Amino acid sequence: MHKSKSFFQRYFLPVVAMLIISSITDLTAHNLPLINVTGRNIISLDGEWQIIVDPYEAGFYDYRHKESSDGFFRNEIQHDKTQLIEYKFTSEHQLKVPGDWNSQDPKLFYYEGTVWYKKDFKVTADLTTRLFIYFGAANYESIVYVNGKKVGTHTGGFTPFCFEITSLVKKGNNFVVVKVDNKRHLSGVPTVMTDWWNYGGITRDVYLVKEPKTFIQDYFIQLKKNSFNEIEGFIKLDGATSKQKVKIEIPEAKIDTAFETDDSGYVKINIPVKNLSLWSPGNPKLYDVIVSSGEDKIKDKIGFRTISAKGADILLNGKPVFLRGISIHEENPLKGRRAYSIKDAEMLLGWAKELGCNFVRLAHYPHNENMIHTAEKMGIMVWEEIPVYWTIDWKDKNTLANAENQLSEAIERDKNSASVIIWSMGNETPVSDERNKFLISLSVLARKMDGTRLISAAMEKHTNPSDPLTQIVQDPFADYVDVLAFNEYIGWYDGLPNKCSEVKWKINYDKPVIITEFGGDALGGYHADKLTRFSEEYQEYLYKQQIKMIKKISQLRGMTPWILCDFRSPRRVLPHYEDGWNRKGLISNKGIKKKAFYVLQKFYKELETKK
Ligand code: GCB
Repeated sequence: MHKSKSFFQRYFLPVVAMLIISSITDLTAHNLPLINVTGRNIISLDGEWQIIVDPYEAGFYDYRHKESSDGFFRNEIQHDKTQLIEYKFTSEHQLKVPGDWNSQDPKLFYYEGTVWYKKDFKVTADLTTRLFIYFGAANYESIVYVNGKKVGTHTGGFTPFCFEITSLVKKGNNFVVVKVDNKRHLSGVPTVMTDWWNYGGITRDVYLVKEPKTFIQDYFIQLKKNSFNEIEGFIKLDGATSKQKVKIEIPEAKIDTAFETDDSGYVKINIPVKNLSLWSPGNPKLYDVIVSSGEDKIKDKIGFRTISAKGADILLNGKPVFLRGISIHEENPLKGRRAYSIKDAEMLLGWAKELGCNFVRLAHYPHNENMIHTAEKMGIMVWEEIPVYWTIDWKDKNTLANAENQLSEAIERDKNSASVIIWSMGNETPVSDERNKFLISLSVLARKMDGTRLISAAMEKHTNPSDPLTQIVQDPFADYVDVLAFNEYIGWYDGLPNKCSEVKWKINYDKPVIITEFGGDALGGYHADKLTRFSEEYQEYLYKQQIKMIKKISQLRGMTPWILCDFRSPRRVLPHYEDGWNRKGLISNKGIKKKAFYVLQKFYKELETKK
């Protein structure tokens, strides 16, 4: 018998079905952060990747500037000779990963746009296990395709992202294509105006990660705030549908403790400990830590220490510490490219050590993991920052979401590293209601994710027109930080070096103070009298005057002058002296230690012997 369909059946159900199907067919995976990726079962995809430079994004948009639905530029398969395909990945056009494109091909030196990357890989693994693809970082926007299918997208140039590709790969040959776009955006983080090179590309390591069905996705294992007797944190499994056993072993500390997760695979941990050898610059002790659950086992090396602020003091393991620091960009100045390797980290941090540092400010974005771990091994404390820099679009909700995402990815990655003691919410951001709200949201998030470290931001000082010599640090965000930090350029952008002896400071906060920047430019090897700009003598004189001045700030507990090495910046256009480089380095891009290097070194040596 024919029964006519109701309105509900005829119109409503098909729409619902369509919605369900379209949400299922959107196969893009969520970014799944994997803690301690190198402690896992990984296969490196580093090396040569084939590329297509695509300034008009022809592989993404059609001629009406609509996103093309087909697998254009992501799919290598030519079905027959009649098919028009106007692109090809070839081995004549390749770039090294990890690495920025700007330093690898002179044509790409100033390039800001899209480059497509492609790499073939073989899967021999048993496909009952799970497979992930992990990118240490790619600047700035990335879309990942595996075997022609979109896997996921990521925004932000300095934090890792990882997608599950289990259902997309087959045994044998597979390929991954990544669209990387480093165009700057007004609403981006950072925004269009910075003072560093906008290096594009897959700038950090890429791995395939093999995991069992249920595996350890994340863990937080640190000393509880202000305690030497308790390790606190969590372990999180992925793939669990019922309670699971997990175990933490720290053999040297005679710890072997089991826990049971909830049904989703999460468990808070708490382990009593005794007589741990605490991590510090003088004793960069790292313990072997083994986390296991079912078939999965991850090895890590973790240092244990406490960090806190009390009045104007910074306490490391309960004892006051002065942070003898220097700011660093993630750049190898001798090669003029992004730094990424352990060797790069050893060179940069080796110079910092030689300078007498126990602390570095990794400006202005999260640096690669090799920097964090090398610092940890060398006994150097770290200030880690997100690129909330200068004037961000404070009103845009998406910009805040983007900044929060970059902050959480940084904390997710480095929360077990003893070296990292401070999370910085940004740099030189101009005070306004919207900016205050923005930074407060970030600080609330950081404290929620990690209650063990200190919160700060590089703020600014100001003067009142009626009293131009009194330098005032007052910022509504200061109430939300543990460490009051600010930049000042007295003697460079603000008067001549002798101004340092004339100023007074008004800092009405009972908090530790770090001067996160001061400095001036000097062209390595250029000598003149101490008032000639860009000479080494000017910079040397400026450092001497600065040191005399800041010693008078009673709450001063650290400093990170600007900066260890000359670094590339498109804003620095002055011929001969700058030529595309910010010359505030204490070490030139030729590796010459400028005169000011030795002024700071002497001061740091004095501080070290005084303590
Ligand atoms: C600053 C910025 C830093 C710049 C520096 C300079 O205040 O924080 O990113 O590079 O000044 O050299 O002007």
